[in-house]
Amino acid sequence: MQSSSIAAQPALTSSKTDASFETPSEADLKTGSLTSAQLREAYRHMLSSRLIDDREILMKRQNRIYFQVSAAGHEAAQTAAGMALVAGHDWFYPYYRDRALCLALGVTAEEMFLQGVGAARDTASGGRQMPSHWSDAAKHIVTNSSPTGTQFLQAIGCAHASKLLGRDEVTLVCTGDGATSEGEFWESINIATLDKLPLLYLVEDNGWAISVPVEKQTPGGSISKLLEGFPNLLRLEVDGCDFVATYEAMQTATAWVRQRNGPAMVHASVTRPYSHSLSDDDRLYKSAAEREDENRRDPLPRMADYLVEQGIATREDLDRLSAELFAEFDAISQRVQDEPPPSVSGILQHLYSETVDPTGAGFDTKPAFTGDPRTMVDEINLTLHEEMRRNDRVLMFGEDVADCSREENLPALKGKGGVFKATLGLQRVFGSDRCFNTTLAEAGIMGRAIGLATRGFKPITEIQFFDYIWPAMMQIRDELATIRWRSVGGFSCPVVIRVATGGYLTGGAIYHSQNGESIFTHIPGLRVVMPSNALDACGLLRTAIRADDPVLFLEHKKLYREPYNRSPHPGPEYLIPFGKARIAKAGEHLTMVTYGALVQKCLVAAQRLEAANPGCTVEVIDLRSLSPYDWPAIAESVRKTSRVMVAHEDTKSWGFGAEIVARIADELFCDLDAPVGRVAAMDTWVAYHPTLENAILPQVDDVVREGERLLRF
Ligand SMILES: Cc1ncc(C[n+]2csc(CCOP(=O)(O)OP(=O)(O)O)c2C)c(N)n1
Ligand SMILES: [Mg+2]
Repeated sequence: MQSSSIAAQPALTSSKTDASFETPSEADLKTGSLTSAQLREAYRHMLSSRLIDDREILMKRQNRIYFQVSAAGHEAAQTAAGMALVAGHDWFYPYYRDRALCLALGVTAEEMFLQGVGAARDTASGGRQMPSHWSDAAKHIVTNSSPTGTQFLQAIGCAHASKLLGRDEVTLVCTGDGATSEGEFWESINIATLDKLPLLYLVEDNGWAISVPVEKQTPGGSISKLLEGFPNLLRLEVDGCDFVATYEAMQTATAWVRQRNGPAMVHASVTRPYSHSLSDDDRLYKSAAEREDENRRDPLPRMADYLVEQGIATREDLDRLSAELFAEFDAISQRVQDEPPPSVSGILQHLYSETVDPTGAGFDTKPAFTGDPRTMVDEINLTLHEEMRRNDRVLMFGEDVADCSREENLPALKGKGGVFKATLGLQRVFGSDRCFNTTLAEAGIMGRAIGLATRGFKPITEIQFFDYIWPAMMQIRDELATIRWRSVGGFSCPVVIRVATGGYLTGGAIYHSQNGESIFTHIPGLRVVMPSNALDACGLLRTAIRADDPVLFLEHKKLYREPYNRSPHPGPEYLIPFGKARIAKAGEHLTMVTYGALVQKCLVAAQRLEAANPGCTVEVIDLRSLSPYDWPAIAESVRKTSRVMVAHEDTKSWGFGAEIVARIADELFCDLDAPVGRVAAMDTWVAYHPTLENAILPQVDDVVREGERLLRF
């Protein structure tokens, strides 16, 4: 142990156990070092953490809980972090091992045991997440998930929010050594150092990622050494089994970040004496010597020895504390056995916003048209301007979306404003804080948006091409869509993801023509909409922005500037509810259910079918909204026509149409006079040569052929 004059240091003024968690004044923020009382408090957190782990392990062996992962060996580093920062003021993105951190931030033992049994009263997740997946909005502990690495980019967004709000908060993001190999870690280091964000990394380096040792994970074996070339980054290496040393490192790093010098990293070497989790047995891959060495370094007995050596506590004091805590946790663990489980009827609660319903009448307004007809991309641009003017928390960012990153040159230039010009002028009008170019990294765009949304901003992101959305997929599926549900409403992130999608471009080829909406409609918690014309683009985008759920807003590139789908501007209050289809053309004998670029093709096909089949009329339904979709409109039409097909641009098998067709077969079987048809792309990629592109993507002829088959059946 280092530091000989701890007791002489000024006492800290803010208490970790203060239940109010009001924003402290400047004077309350921790700047000093440790008192005897605080050292005893630190030991209490460390010992509590270990004893709760031991108790949970017992409960798991008795099948009274269903999962266990411990903080054993990490307690000193975590407690130091928890005591150096301020719950309810600073922000926390913990790792799944961070029990001692959370105890130091004020999470109670009872709350932890409630997680273990998955009780209804579990405030972190209501029995939805494994234990040690922390969440406490009042303490600013942001709900954490299981994917290793997603926390980094959300923490970027959170730190960015503090910067935009001009607050001196520090965002702490915790990780193991293994997770620093994830691409998202490197994206975050890039952004944090580039933007000098107030972000503090705590690397709890136990030398192992399950069974993989650090030298097989990190070149040279030290992540902090590897980061030497990054500017503005303070790096501190410390023995994380030494509480006092780690606390001092955390204090130094916190001050660096709070004073806005840039991000910092505390690289704490710790141990992992209890295997990875109860599902793992480290004797299979760790030598006896390695395990003995870990035991020698154990932070808990080390801290006890230190307290005794320094005259801060006696052995008897520590034994008494241990007995007290043991009895306390024994009692709580017994008590939680009788806790009612979560109710099955509440399973869907918090999947979407409980307060704002974008399918409701409040989102159904009449247009007040003005001006000449405008293209779809112009309507998107105008709607973005109007909504950014209306709400200063709306931000727009992505690749190339700003007019000119070098602001000083902006007055003399026309500006870029997106590769399709959808965001032109937003930076010029609203400033570079509100419309800006990000690094070329899609996970970074999404993670940052999630973090900003968690802090109350309304981020609109642009993914330049649907074909390149995949690096963001982990953030979209495992984070964006899950955060409200997994935290039982504790957190939400209502981000709008604008994506340029679709083909028919002549030369778009594989990587500028992709669709894939069914991959996203398959994600619970995410809304998916796709306008086919300028008017719907305006109304649906405004609803997306004013809604309280994450929305994927699919903008078809081919439709951006089509003359046939233009509209005069319907006004700054025009809204279209989600889940409400538009009858693009009424008819009596065949229903076409479609959306996006196929709407116009179906309308043309309908004319041809009607001309060839006198007396027959075709109904074309433009779904507009894919999740939720307008089942009543489909059902009503099919009951009338008894013949139906689904037409979309994406590939056929396992596509969006398959779901609609299956539901028609299930619920409307008795209303049908013909098989349910499908028109879609071939099950392959869109090719470059126009002849191939035309053959691969569905054309008017394909719709007509399928229509004839159904009409003649
Ligand atoms: C993206 C992702 N890949 C794999 C896993 C499975 N997994 C869980 S923990 C872990 C090792 C993490 O090691 P490290 O970051 O060093 O943390 P430690 O458990 O050692 O504290 C792995 C591979 C996961 N949860 N997420
Ligand atoms: Mg590790």
